Amino acid sequence: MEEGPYKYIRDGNGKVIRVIRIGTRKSQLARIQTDSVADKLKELYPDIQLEIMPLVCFQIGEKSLFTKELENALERNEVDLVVHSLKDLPTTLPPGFTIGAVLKRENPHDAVVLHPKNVGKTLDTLPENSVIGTSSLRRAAQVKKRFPHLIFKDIRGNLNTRLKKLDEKDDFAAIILAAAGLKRMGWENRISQVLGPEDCMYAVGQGALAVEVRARDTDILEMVSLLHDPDTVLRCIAERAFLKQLEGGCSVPVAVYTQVKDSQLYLTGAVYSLDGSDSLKDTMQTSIAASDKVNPEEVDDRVQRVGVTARKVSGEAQDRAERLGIDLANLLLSKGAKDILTVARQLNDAS
Ligand code: DPM
Repeated sequence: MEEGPYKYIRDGNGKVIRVIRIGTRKSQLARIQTDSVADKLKELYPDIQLEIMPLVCFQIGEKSLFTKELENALERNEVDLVVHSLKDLPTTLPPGFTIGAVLKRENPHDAVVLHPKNVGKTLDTLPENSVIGTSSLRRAAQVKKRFPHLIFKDIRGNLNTRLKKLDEKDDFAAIILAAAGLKRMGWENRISQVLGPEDCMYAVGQGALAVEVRARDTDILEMVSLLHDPDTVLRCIAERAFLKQLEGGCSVPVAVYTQVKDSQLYLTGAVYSLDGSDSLKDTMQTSIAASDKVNPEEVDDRVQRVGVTARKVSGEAQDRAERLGIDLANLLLSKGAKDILTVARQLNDAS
């Protein structure tokens, strides 16, 4: 067998082939997401050998810990790629890692799941002081602003746990979750209302899956690069650049809404105070018509934009998408976005 850190086996004809190992967390959503990427790889490369490795991840409050466990396994060459929800990945990855693929986005919007006793209602028609479950500052701020008669309380745990808490107790009138996660779990039938951008804009990267790889593993990078969906990558680069420029993390009330129409990329971005009473929102657009021909020989794998490597997507279009996010963030910063976010962060840390 060949030397090196990777795993190889002999196929039926005695030929040595590399085994591609995919790391995943053990939650049902993580397994479903990983399987869907594995299926797409199998479709593109029928001859590859895939192995899915469930990794034990300790989630001790801090969200970044569970992506870190997967990165440790990547770093030690125990796995070759890991699948994440893009929205859980920071805008700057630790050195040595890159997002080698961003798959076509599912419905990026948030959805309302009602307690069975409230079926038929909407956020608008729920009674005064109904309790809505979410731990997302972004969702609470926007929905509070729009529907001031509602009250918000934290709800934690994976999707299975949350639905159970909703259905089996009387603590929540409804909960708000990403439509994409519900759909992947096969719980679309529980969605009573999908929130449009006027009610609640989504989180940066929401609804898109990302494949994280070792930045220098060119074979794997090349292999997964076919999974990129160009429109989704460009939208997500703009969204991530917006968040990065605002110096926002996953725990600040920042929301986005993007569209691609006629080679134009539109980005709406907003920041909110915790109760939504203070906010700044604006929209900018850029052309993403690519005049550069993508020549794989000339593309530098080390080029990363907000943690993403997309060598088969026009570099010029990616640059413009990134610029769009930075420009929109600077526009909001010039209007006082920093103060809104600083206060929100302080109040949230204190609570
Ligand atoms: C992040 C947030 C949440 C997750 C914050 C936000 C929601 C936390 C909560 C960054 N990650 O959205 O404002 O509701 O308390 C998460 C989910 C998915 C990926 C579940 C969900 C599935 C959807 C996707 C948790 N991360 O948001 O309902 O792949 O985009």
